[in-house]
Order: sequence, then structure tokens, then C-alpha cells
Amino acid sequence: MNDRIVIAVDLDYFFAQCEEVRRPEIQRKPVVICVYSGRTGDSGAVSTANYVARKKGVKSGVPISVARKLLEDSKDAIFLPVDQEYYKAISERIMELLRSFSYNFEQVSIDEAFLDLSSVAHNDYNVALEIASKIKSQIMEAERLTCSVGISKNKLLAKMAADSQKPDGLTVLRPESIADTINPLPVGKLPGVGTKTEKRMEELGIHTIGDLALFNREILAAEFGRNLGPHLASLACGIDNEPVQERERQQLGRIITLKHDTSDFSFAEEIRPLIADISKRLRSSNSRCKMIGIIVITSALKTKSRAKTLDQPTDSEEVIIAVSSELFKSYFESDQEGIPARRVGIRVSELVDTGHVKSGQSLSDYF
Ligand code: TTP
Ligand code: MG
Ligand code: MG
Repeated sequence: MNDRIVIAVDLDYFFAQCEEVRRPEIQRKPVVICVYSGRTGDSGAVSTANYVARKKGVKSGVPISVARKLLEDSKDAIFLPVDQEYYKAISERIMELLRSFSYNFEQVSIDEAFLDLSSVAHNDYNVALEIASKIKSQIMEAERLTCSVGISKNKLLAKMAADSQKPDGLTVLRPESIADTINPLPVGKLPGVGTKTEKRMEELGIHTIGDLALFNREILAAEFGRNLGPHLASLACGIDNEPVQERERQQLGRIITLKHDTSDFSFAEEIRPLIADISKRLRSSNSRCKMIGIIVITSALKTKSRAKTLDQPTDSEEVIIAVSSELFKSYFESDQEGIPARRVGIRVSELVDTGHVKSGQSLSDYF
């Protein structure tokens, strides 16, 4: 298999950082985001905390009451309830931005994604580094958020690289330094080794990732299962062939940067290839969309979107052109607040499976 270059992006203390963005005055204070479970004051758990609070030991999963104790001496500590809607809207905009960097994209959680840059970076880590810096600065410009990025030859190692320096990290793990870098790490640092597994491994004398890589496979299979045991050992050797690919796409979209900022719908020609591509991808995955949307990123880097639900699901290029043109025209007539558009995109969503009968074809075409 040819060497790949994979980038992992994970936003730093995501929910807490989102709160800091809308309330800059809390930035240097300990910030704790809480999932309150009941009516009584402090029952529930910490969702996440900013790095000021983490210095005092507060982290995801600890009871809120414990977090209050840990921050007893910090009179300025801020406790806030989770606001999923707000974080999700920010996450969607960032994922859309990341998608525009590469065809091979996979979102793995609300604040985390992989990009396979092999075809763009041609095995050149310096190109990947440039793209990674661009990703970081665009997320900062657009949303005022920091993230940590890892670059390596597969998802496992890219993720480990991203986790190794937080917050605001940019870490490259080149093929020649993989073993030297990961072998000395505690085995619990290997994604897939949870607290329970780690404890059992310690009992078997496996302390580091390097120990696991060299450990007897038969014993591992007996201890952790015929599949999981050897799987963990190959992860410890830095092997991971999982492709970067979007899981069960709920939507398809593309964004481009316009040749010139504009305040009217003068870019119909520029977006034609995007629409052709989306329509082609719908057809090749036997899907049609029930919703067509547009995205506009203004020169002030605000993201706006509009969408229309169709009466009939479609995969037709003409329909997507007609609906998106209408949405763009109405956006520029009413909504633009005088700020020109810099990047524009099309997103189709609410995908339905069409089986094997394609648009424009009747069953008689098959016989
Ligand atoms: P993470 O990326 O695991 O953590 P984080 O972004 O808060 O911090 P880091 O800088 O270490 O990446 O999770 C993303 C979000 O998911 C997090 O901000 C809140 C939520 N979350 C929970 O609600 N509960 C949890 O136990 C974890 C781990 C995360
Ligand atoms: Mg994170
Ligand atoms: Mg994460």
C-alpha cells in the first residue's frame, strides 16, 4: 500500500472554548461546562473544562460537585450548562470548511475530523504542514477557535500526534520517527486501550506501547480475544489501514473561493462544476436529496446558509442549478447586510436511497 498522509484535527476544549468566544470576559477564568442531570443544584457531570480549570484537576466526566471542590479557591470560576445547539452550529461550519480542503474527509465527532491529503500532498510532509497551518488559521479567522492538528501516515498516528500537543498544537509524526516516538509512551496512550485494558496489560508487564508491540501474540489473543488482542498489537506497531471516509453521509457539499468578492449572483458559471460534481456523487451513490442549500461565507468570514425542501427528491444537475440560483438571488436581494461574499457553496441533504433505478431512467431502460 502506498504511503498516505493523513491529518487529524481536534478542536481544543471545544464546548468551553465556544463559550469563551461569545463571552470573552470569561477567557482567563476557570470555565466548566456542565451536564446537569436533575433538579437538585449540582447533580451531574462535567462535559468539559477550559485549560485554566484543568490545571486544578477538573476534566470531562468528573461530578460537578467534585469540580466545585477542586475550584473552591477560585472565586472567579464559571460553571455553565451545555448549549448543544450553539456548539453544533459552530461545528457544522468548521466541518464544512474542512471538507473544502480535500475529497477524503471523515468527521468522527462534534469536534474532530480526518482528512486524507495523499492526492494533494504527494507524500510531501511540507505540503501537508502548509495545509495544516492554513486549516488552523482559517478556523481561527472564521470562528476565533484554536485546534490541535496531527499529521502522519494513518488515522491512528495522526490522532496520536494531534493529542500529543494541546492546545493549539501542530505535530508531524514522520514515518522514520514513528517507532522512536510511540514506543516509550504509556500503553494507555494508545487509542483503543481503555482504563480496564490498561490495568490488565500492566499486570502482564506491558507498560509501554513498545512493550505491547513486542508482546507474545498468542497470550494477547488469549487475554483480550482472538480479534482484539492481535489488533491492539498491530496498533502498537503503528499499523492502521482504515481509510478516511465519510460514514453514512447525511449530506453532500462543496465550497469554493470566488475569483472576486461579490455582492450579487454573478458566479453562476463558477459554481457549475460544483453542482455537476454533487449531482454525479448523488447518482454514483444511488441517492437523491430532499433538501438543497447554499452557503455564503462573507468577506467578514461570517457563514450564512439558506435551504429549500423539495417536493420530490432529486439528483438532477438542472434542479440543483435552478434551486440554488433562486436561493442565491434571494440571499443577495435581502440578506447580505452589505457585506460581499468571498466563498460560496452548495449543500444537499436529507438523502434518500433510490436503489438501482436512476433518475431519468425508467425500468424499461434496463431491459
Ligand atoms: P474532546 O475533544 O474529547 O475534548 P475537548 O475538546 O473538550 O478537549 P481537548 O482540548 O482535550 O480536545 O471532546 C469534545 C467535546 O465533547 C467536549 O468539548 C465536550 C464533549 N464531551 C463530553 O460532553 N463528555 C466527555 O466525556 C467528553 C470526553 C467530551
Ligand atoms: Mg477536542
Ligand atoms: Mg475530540
